[in-house]
Amino acid sequence: MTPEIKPSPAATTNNEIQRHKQGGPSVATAVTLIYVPLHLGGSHRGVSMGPAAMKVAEVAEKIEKIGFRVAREIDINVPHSVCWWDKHSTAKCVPEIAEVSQEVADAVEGALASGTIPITIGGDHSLAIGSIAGVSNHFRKLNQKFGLIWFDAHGDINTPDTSESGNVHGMPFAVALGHGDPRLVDLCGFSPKVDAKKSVLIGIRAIDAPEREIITSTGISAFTMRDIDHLGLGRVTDLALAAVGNDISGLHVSFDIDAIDPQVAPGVSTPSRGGLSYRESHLALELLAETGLVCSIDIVELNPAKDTRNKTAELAAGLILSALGQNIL
Ligand SMILES: [Mn+2]
Repeated sequence: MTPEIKPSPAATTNNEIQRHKQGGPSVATAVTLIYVPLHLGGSHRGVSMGPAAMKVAEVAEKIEKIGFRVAREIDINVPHSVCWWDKHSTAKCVPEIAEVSQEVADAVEGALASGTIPITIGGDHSLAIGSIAGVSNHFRKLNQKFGLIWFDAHGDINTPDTSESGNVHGMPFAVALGHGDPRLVDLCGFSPKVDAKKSVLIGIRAIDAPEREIITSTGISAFTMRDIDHLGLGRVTDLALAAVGNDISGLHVSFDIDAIDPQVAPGVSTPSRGGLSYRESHLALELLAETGLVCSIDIVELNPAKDTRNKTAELAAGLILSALGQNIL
C-alpha cells in the first residue's frame, strides 16, 4: 500500500513556520562542530570517548557530503580528573562543569554569531547547560525568542535537592529553566535561559518521582513514550512545534541518544528499553528540520565503551544529517 504523501500538519497549520519554510530568514549553510568529551556529569567515563567515536564515524565528512560547509571544528578541553563530592553542594563536580559550560556557551554563541549552526557533540548531557546558555545569550542580544526541544529517556530535570546520585547530567533541563546550583544557573549572568512555555521534552520513560512534580509544575510540555505510541511521533512533533509557538527565531534541539531504544542504540551510558525506533528518531528530526528553524543541536550521551562496532556513533551521525534537513528524496 502506498501511503498518502502530504506535508506535515505543522507546516500547513502553523503560518509562521510555513513562512520560514518558504524562504523567510535564510537557513545557515555552514556548521561549527564543537566536541565536548565531558564525563563529569555522570558516573560513566566512557562518554568522554563520544567525540572520538563521532570522528571515526566521519561526521564532518558526512555533513559536507550533504552540502553544508564545516566552518570550524572546536575541541573543548575537559579536566581528566574524577571529581569528588563538593562541600558546597550535593551535586558533583559543579566547579569543573561550570568552567566547561562557560567554554561551551562561548563556542556556541560564537558559532551562531558567525552565521553557522553549532553542533555540540558529547560527552554527557550536562554540556547542554553550556550550549543552551550560548543559544540563549545569542537570542537575548537580538531580543528574539527561541524554542527548546529535548529528546531523552529521562527527565534530566532534577535539582541538587531532588537528585539521589548528585550527577549533574540528570539536572541540565532544570538548570536551563533556572532551577539548581547557582554556579550553573547563573552562567552568562542571567537566568532562566529558556522559557518553560517554549520547552518540550520528548521520549521520556524513566522519570524519578521528584521529577514528575517538577515537570508538571514548571509548565513545560512533555510527551512520554506512551504519547508517542498512542499518537505517533509525527503528531507528537507537530504538537511540540505548536507548543513552542510561531513567534520564535530558532529551535535548539538537545538530543540524548538514550531517547532511542537500546536495541537500536546500545552505545549509551544509561539505557532504558521501550524507546524510539530508528525511523522515529529520524522522522522527528526530519520534521523539525523542515521548519527551517533548527539553529543549534546537541548530540549527547554516546558511550563507545558500551557500543557495538561504533554503530551508535554511525546512527548519531545520521541523525545530525536528518536534523540538518537531509531527506530520503
Ligand atoms: Mn539526558
